[in-house]
Amino acid sequence: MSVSDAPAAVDEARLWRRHMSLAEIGATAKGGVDRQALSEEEARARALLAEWASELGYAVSVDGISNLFIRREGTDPALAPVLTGSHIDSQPTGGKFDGAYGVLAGIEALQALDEAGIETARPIETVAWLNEEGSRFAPGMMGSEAFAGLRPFDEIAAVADRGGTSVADDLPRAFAATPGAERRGIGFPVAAFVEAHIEQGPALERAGIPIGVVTGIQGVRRMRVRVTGEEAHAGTTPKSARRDALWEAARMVDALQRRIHRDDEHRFTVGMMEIRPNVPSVVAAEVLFSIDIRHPDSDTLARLEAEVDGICRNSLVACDVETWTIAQAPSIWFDDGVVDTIESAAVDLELGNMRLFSGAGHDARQLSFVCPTGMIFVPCEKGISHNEAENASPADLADGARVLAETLVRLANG
Ligand code: HGY
Ligand code: MN
Ligand code: MN
Repeated sequence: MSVSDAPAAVDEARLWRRHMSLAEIGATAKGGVDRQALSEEEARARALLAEWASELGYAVSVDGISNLFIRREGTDPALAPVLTGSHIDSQPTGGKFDGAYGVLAGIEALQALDEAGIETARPIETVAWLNEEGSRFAPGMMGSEAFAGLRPFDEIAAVADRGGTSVADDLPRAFAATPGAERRGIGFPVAAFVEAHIEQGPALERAGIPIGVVTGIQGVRRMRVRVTGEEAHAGTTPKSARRDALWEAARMVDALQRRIHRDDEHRFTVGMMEIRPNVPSVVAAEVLFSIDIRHPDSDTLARLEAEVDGICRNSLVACDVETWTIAQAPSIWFDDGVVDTIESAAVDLELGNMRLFSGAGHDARQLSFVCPTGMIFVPCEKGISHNEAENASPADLADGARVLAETLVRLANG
């Protein structure tokens, strides 16, 4: 199939410059970004995106959960738009490309369509979804979940960070960042959604292939465990009288790792642990820790989740424990039509490509429940991500944007 003029108009240097400009916002000393949801840094990022969008003549809007939309009009504005995009919030020690790439590739694709003089029947909108990462407000993917009607706004708005600030408290900061943006309701009909993202794994780089045609996203269980013991004096309290929440939490983490992290296909992570009172001479009274379990088979994931409580209880000595799930999601597979469109765009552009399943979670998961959805991956250096050393090449980012531009033309005129 012939290729439109859009991919040729993708400008590698311009796309890279925008990445470096965005990465200055929340930049960390080690070369990453700390741009967490609804923070001052994220607000500045929103303002920068809105500035670029306005310079390009695109309409900017925000919905009630502060998802940010950049719209390129179609010849028939009444048609449901094709959406693309990702997220601009980051992990506290995040990289320059996780999320940002999908938003900037989306803007680059819109601009390439302009420069190629291409009209599309459907409008195309690039979106920055609120709080994909869930590092400050857990669990993540709040913006895309609200948009897809999968989680009520009030429940999301009430979620607070460790300091007690809620999403509702900080939403005004997001709205104030783009004062010229039109306000719209949460959720509207969408013809299709395509998200470009770095792979966050090593498969493409190892295979020497520039384009990943993503077939789906593995399931996840996000859980919490609270171990309750009792403060006691470190010097005077004998072991037999202690209810040491930190020691018993450590026993649980070790037992969970040994029982659940069985092989490379099972992914088990304890990434967050809060200790109270967290001082050297007091036996810990309470420990709260996170559990993140991933597996491609949904039944296996459900079985692993069900084992957690028993493993924790069997590790108890003198404390109490409670376990609960804060988010659960089965593995999902993307729409064949969108996957095929992405693959054929890569083939027609003579770019090496391979199908792969996503180990990382993405907003595309939530959109897949409301419209035909797919993803495009590009390699990242050594597969490193959720790490300040995250890196990608200008050429790979541009190749992904070329496939995205062609895919958007085909979907918006299809
Ligand atoms: O956790 C995830 O998979 C996503 O990158 N936040
Ligand atoms: Mn991401
Ligand atoms: Mn991420």
